[in-house]
Amino acid sequence: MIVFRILETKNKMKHKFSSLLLGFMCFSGTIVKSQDTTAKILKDTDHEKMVWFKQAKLGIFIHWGLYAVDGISESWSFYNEYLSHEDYLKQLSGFTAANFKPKEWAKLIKDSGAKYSVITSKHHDGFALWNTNYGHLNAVSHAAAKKDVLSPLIDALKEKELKVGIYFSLPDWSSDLYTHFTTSKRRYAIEQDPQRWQQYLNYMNGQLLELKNNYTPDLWWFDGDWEHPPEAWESTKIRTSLLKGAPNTIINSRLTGQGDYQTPEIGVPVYRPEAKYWELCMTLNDSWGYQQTDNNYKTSQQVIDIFVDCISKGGNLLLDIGPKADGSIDPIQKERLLELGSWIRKHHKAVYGTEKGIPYEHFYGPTTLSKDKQTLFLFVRDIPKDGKIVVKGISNTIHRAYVVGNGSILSQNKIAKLYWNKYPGISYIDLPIETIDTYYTVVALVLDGPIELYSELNGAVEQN
Ligand code: JFZ
Repeated sequence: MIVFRILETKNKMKHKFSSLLLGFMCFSGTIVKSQDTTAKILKDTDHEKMVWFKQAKLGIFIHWGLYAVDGISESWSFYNEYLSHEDYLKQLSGFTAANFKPKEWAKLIKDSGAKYSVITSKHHDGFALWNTNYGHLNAVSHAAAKKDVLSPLIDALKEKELKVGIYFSLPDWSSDLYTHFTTSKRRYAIEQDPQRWQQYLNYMNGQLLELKNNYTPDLWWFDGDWEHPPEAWESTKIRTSLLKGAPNTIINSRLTGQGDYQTPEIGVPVYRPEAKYWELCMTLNDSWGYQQTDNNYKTSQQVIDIFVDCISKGGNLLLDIGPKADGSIDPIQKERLLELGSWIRKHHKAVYGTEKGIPYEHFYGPTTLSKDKQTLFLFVRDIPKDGKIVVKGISNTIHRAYVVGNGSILSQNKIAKLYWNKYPGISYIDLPIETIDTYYTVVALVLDGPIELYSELNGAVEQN
């Protein structure tokens, strides 16, 4: 619920922006695409740095902060005035990190099959997890933890050879230097006090440089850019400064106009996103941070449904966990990650490094392709009632069909193939019940060359 409410607020803002944009477009006569497509799409020369990201498929998002203490929504609970800022900050005394075991977190993340992790170094509430020299609110000086919890986690992730992403909120609703405080209270407007805004930017950029120098992250996951236009954030400058000496660092699309990949909002894309690189961020229940009252957890089947949907459309899933204030992780969250991990391990060939699949017209379900496009992976969610799956309009010869992670060779037969024309016929592949996986059974079709999809309309049969 909370996620949806937040998104609603943000969408309202977005609509405001869009109508402004529309007004401007009509006035100036320019044709501009939607807000998302105006985001900087990678230059051709930059593709090399995106390779690990494109191959990774799964990342684990971590929302850890004060909000885990009372189990309320991250930052938004005070912003939306469900409780006072003062009461929100009382959570500082409950943020103990007493059972925080960074190596166990990193192991769990590795075991989930993820290749990277993104951690909230600072959410909109301004609470920093590291020992920052800037600002007024961090885990070392202000919380019961009295220690830097970001550094040991990043060390543990690196030890496990996981790529490191840092989530950073551009807004800091607790800072006196920042414009917004709560939904009904603004401290000032930038035009009224540009100097104060400049002080905020100095503070924010100071923290960004600390993070860059301390951790050399592989990826920056910005958030909250909707509160000000890119010129106010000086987004171009931020990108330049973060990439200086670290040109291969990836930046998400939440630094308006400066992103390397798109972060679709609200839900699993129904249609394949246009962007070459994208990542869907998703909660396990309906909350980003830990909320003991939110038990609307997705089942393992549903988590894997979403994951398969993302990879078949050529994207990544950034799946979120919300650790508790003492640093322990809820058993349900652990279980979901491990279940996903063991399914991925069995089917790793059909997952990592693959390309988006083929249109649904050819197969009733999601698919991926090997990098050389010579193996087509079919993801079978259910149990076929006649023990057969159907593939249509593939011009290649299928040299072999087998079950991924099991090795069983499958028999196939073809119907409606006319030897005198190119129409490839319809292939039926036997999938014995013994080979059915708990979540998705994956069938590999080894082709005689890169896949060729047949899309011509068949005319009259010319010969009989
Ligand atoms: C933001 C935050 O406001 C929220 O609290 C949470 O941290 C979430 C991950 O990020 O809201 C967003 C931002 C971006 C997307 C979705 C929710 N997105 O790109 O899909």
